[in-house]
Amino acid sequence: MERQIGKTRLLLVQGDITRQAVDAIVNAANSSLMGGGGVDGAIHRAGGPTILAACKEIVARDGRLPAGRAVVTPGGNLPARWVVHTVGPIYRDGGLGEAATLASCYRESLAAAAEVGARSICFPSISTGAYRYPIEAAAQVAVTTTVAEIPRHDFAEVRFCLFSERDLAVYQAAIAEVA
Ligand code: AR6
Repeated sequence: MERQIGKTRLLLVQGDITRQAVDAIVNAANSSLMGGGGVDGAIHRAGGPTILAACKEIVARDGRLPAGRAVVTPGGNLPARWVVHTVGPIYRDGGLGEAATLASCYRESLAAAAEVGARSICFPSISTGAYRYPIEAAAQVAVTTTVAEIPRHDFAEVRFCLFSERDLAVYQAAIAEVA
């Protein structure tokens, strides 16, 4: 599925984000930036030790990364030149600012990627795995925020990479609603 938003192509794909040939992929990390399971584990495994070394430097300098923020490291052995690490909210009941924090992840990741000169970026479905954000609600935040932010930047392509067919269908429905 594909949409044109001004000069930017918005694209949905199903698969493994570590295989995506874009300038920057986004990692759904945790505040320690020391790696973990899910997409975080996959990115560190595929990208190699350069990524963790850069994360350690960032944490030594700036401390733990709060939820909603984003930082950039090199992509190591990945096809992507950069990894944007962001920390999604841990979902509790939806009344603790989870949507605002998740929106901030997408906004800050786009801004951080634009700042290093990335012209294409690929997002996973942040917070909808170990952090248990309900996928329909998360997709709505992801898509609405991204579509609203795209005109502020100069990306040729913004991609969402969904791991499962079901998640892909949920994101497709969310895009059909807003774009
Ligand atoms: N490519 C694309 N999507 C993937 C991949 C992959 N290779 N692997 C998993 N997903 P999660 P979170 C999907 O748990 O909820 C980690 O341990 C997965 O199916 O990776 O933000 C971190 O260190 C799901 O839809 O991230 C944190 O501690 C989505 O990615 C914590 O988990 C997000 O699931 C972050 O939890």
